Amino acid sequence: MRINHVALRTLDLPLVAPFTTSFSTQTHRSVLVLEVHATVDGVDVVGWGECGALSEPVYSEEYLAGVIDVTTTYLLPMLFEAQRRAPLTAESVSVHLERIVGHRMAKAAVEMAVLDAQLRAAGISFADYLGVTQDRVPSGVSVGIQGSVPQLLDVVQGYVDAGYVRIKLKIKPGWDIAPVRAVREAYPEIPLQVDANAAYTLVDANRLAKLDEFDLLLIEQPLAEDDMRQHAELAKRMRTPVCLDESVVSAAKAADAIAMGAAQIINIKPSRVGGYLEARRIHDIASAHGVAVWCGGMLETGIGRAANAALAGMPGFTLPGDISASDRFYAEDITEPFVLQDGHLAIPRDPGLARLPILDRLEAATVDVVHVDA
Ligand code: OSB
Ligand code: MG
Repeated sequence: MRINHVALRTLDLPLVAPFTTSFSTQTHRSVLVLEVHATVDGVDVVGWGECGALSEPVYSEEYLAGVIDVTTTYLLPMLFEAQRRAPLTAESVSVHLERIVGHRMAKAAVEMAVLDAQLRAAGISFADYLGVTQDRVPSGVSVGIQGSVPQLLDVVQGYVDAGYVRIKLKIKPGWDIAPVRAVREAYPEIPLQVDANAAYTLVDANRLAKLDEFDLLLIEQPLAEDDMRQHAELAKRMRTPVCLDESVVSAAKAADAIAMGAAQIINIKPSRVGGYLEARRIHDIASAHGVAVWCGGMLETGIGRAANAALAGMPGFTLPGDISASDRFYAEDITEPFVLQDGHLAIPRDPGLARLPILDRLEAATVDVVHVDA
């Protein structure tokens, strides 16, 4: 393929309710969508990518304005240079961008849009590209920190009524044992897990071990991103399986985490690890070691949600992902919405990453566009 033009669109989407984690409260999702206009074998095609970066560097070091800068200053010019020598493929994008350190969410969005264009031109769905045979994935929901325990129970009740098959509670120091106990008492059987987004230190090990009595599927990223060794230490001091999110930024880090005993389970977010192809490599490594994985989320629009649903159809994704229905976050998505059917989402089989933005909704949500010509 040859890229002719790229539009980087910043969208602003209101959330149906504020989403509070240990690191921030979001009331809107500011999200970057990439539109890659390319030519494949003489045919014009548009590929779409979505960036997981938040507007501020509070989940990871990347943030929206930084992603736009590195993409326009470095990543796209490097691809334009590369395509003067040989046609681009999705599989070669990460190799061309290797010289740039980090910036994985930016790289992931670029690779994603190129992959979408490539698959659309070939008439192949992402699910078929991955060899996924199942037709649906179980849907879990990530529940933000609430103002009070009764409020939390209300919110969880709503998700249980909607049919979500697994509940994840965001926790932080001061919002952990009591809310988890209340939810477990209200739903003795529901698959339940917690996510601390790096809010604790190993000094809190005894407190975190109190969560063991609630029969949780896992505790996600209790300690800082860099504290791989300390996660291994914590894992010895509690029964609840430790799952890593922020710490696993590549297949190499996944291999380290498994070897060190720092992760009994891995959350795979394609954006965090530099793209869907690296995400697949992590799936393969984890599966080879008998380590379960599940697909995390970054409040995706329908574009990223469709791709996540296909990825989560791979056989090693044995736990429900944070792949909720579109209305978990958005009253109106920019694509046809994903809806819950019996607690599951259907894996789309249309060509490419399988969901196209509805153009007038995309325009209405767009607050800024940067155009780059090859
Ligand atoms: O840690 O999994 C996380 C959202 C933003 C940043 C980090 C995380 C999350 C979520 C929401 O938990 C997952 C979703 O998109 O449903
Ligand atoms: Mg997480």
